Amino acid sequence: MNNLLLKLTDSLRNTANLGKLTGAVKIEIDGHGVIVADRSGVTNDDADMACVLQTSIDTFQQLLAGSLDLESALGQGKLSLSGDEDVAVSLAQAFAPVGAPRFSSSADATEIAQAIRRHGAAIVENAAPVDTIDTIASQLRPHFDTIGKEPQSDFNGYTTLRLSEVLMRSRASADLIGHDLVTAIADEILLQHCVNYRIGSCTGIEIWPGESAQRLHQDGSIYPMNIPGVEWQISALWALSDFTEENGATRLLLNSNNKITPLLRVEQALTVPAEMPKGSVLFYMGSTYHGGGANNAEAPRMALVNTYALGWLRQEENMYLSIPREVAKSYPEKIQRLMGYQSCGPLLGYIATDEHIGL
Ligand SMILES: O=C(O)CCC(=O)C(=O)O
Ligand SMILES: [Fe+2]
Repeated sequence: MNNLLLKLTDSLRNTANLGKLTGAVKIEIDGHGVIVADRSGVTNDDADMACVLQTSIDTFQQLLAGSLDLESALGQGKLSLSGDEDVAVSLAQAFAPVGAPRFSSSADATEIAQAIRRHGAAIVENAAPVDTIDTIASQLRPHFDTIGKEPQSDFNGYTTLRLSEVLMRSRASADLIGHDLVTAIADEILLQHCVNYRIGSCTGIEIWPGESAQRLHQDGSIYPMNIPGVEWQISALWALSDFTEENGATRLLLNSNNKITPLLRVEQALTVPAEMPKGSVLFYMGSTYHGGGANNAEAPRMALVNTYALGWLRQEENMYLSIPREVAKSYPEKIQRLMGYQSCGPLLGYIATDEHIGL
């Protein structure tokens, strides 16, 4: 048996979360031999197995390193699968991180963006002062209480309050919407495909006890097509209260972003909760499957989720109509631009009398 195979066998034993496996899987590595793994361990003893993967040494190394995920490898034809798909799905889970990658607020935007690209999501802990968060929560409170039930629906839930027109209801929300780390990360993800981007929507979401888990979905599916490698938008979801699994922390299907073929499985059991303290922000791609969690706690969970979309796309929320012009005018230029008071390039969205703002 060659040394490389032994090394990779060890690496699988030590790095993968084999407890996730629902059965035994045989991995045939071209020209090197086989690795057989199940919940109890890893061997190189060849035997018939219900689930067989066949791949190259390069691809297997990338899977182990986390730089490629199993479903992408399958979609790209770098791996073939026969037999029990459920076991293959559980192996994909064994390679996925146990939770969303986490960073401190001093982390580098490029590094955070890299983690978001790789795993579909990342959390930056304590990215805003608790005072700012409490101010926003108290500015939104009366609106949640008066009109928060209006958007209730099968998708939004019936024990959840929601608000749009956020910049009109909470001046302090601008601190999060225009937060420098958020826009630095949005720059990294979006500016590959546009000269500038805008807010898609800003939504306050308060999940009350008794709410069940929201259907898993991709926020980017408001745009009716996909281009492989292009994200239409990124979401920054702020915890305005502590997020715990029990109180409805957002559920994430890690590694579900940017797939060229449909995922093998999209189900709640495969998701992880974005647990984070108040003032933290969760980033996820427009293509990342996620949903609000079930709230089984005693108190509500509050979030502000802001999306940032390529500048040549229509905005999800019509900011020109939802935020009165006088209110828009009162914000700093960075926020005005994010609201849409700028053109994308010289022509798209231009007005005759002003080069960008029109306010
Ligand atoms: O509230 C949450 O945690 C997520 C909500 C969400 O994803 C949505 O409504 O699109
Ligand atoms: Fe969503």
